[in-house]
Amino acid sequence: MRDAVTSLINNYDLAGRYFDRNAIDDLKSYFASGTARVEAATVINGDAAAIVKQAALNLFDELPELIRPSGNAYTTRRYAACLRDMDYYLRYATYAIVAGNMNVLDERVLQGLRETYNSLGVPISPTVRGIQIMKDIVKNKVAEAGIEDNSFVDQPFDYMTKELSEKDI
Ligand SMILES: CCC1=C(C)/C(=C/C2=NC(=C\c3[nH]c(/C=C4\NC(=O)[C@H](C)[C@H]4CC)c(C)c3CCC(=O)O)/C(CCC(=O)O)=C2C)NC1=O
Repeated sequence: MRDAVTSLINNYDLAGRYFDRNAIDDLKSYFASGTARVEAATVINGDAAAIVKQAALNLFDELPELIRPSGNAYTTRRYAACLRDMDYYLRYATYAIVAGNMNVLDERVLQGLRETYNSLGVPISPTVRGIQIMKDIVKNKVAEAGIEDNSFVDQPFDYMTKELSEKDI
């Protein structure tokens, strides 16, 4: 698992080079956003259960077929599995926000996920929609908490969306 710093060090070490101007700029921008990243994670942590619940309600409002008898989130067990997955996405998003790097998502969340979803009939595009709804809720909360420089909040949600949607097997 990598963060913004270890990933940079790894790249420069592989090339046997000292940090150049680009590396220093990357490091500066990571450290400059550090406090805001931790604050955003704190906002999310304090409200995670409510964020997941609200995102799921919005998703089922928008796509009610998911919780109808033919839907993948129908039955208490599958409904709970769906909310649990949303909670995974949110929790790992906070790790990626703090790390300033998406590697934790590749290693812990996305690897093999499409295959699992496909084999269980979990529909990808509603999942992606759920992740985007969650992003919007989180962005609002972070902004309400007065964290102005918050562009980094989008990153993990958009990354998971892109990786889940684009890869064909
Ligand atoms: C931390 C990394 C991690 C992830 C991401 C993860 C996902 C994950 N979601 C699963 C199932 C599932 N995932 C969903 C999710 C949904 N169904 C819908 O219709 C909605 C669109 C969506 C919710 C937004 C459902 C319903 C199941 C159960 C499917 C089944 O067993 O039939 C399963 C199969 C095993 C199980 O049920 O626990 C895995 C592995 N597991 C992990 O360890």
